[in-house]
Amino acid sequence: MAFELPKLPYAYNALEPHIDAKTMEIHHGKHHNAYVTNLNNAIAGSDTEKLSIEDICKGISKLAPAVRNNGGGHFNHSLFWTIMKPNGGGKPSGDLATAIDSAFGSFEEFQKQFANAAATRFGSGWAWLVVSGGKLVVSSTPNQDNPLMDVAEVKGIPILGLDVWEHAYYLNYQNRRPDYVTAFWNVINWDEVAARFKTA
Ligand code: MN3
Repeated sequence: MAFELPKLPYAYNALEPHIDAKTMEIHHGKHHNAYVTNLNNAIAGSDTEKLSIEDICKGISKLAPAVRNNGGGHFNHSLFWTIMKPNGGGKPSGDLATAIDSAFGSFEEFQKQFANAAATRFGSGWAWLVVSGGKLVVSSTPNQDNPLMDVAEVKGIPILGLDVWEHAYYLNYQNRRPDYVTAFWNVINWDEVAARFKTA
């Protein structure tokens, strides 16, 4: 069963003005679509075809670079679309809010650490909020790596991720990555992040 590009759960323009429609259209329809196509091509006819995308990531050190890049790309973007929504933002509540306070001291301190991870990831990559060893941590990965991968510096289950590749923001923000990171807080779907936290 080949992997498929998931449908975006909202319209391309739904995250404006924080993330513009053209960026979303190219990001989902071209970039993510290419990761799916290239992943399917890279695993065609091999045993890897029988694995879930999560299991592919967990054993990535034994697989080809094309699977790492495109499998990571497919997992990361599939998560990314769901943890955003129109009229999102605000703060988490319930168990997730409690866990963030207990891990970072406050929501604001978590935001500071996450924004710093996003800003200081050199070149292309992702910033993450990860359930790692039973607690919440902030990390970042290069390229299309993610915390599920056995090669990741911080291993665990990602519940929030921010794409800091230039293709994710350059049309609207050019070189101003910090402005894009600031805008991201307005589109986070905390209900989805909380649901992922619950099952992590
Ligand atoms: Mn991307």
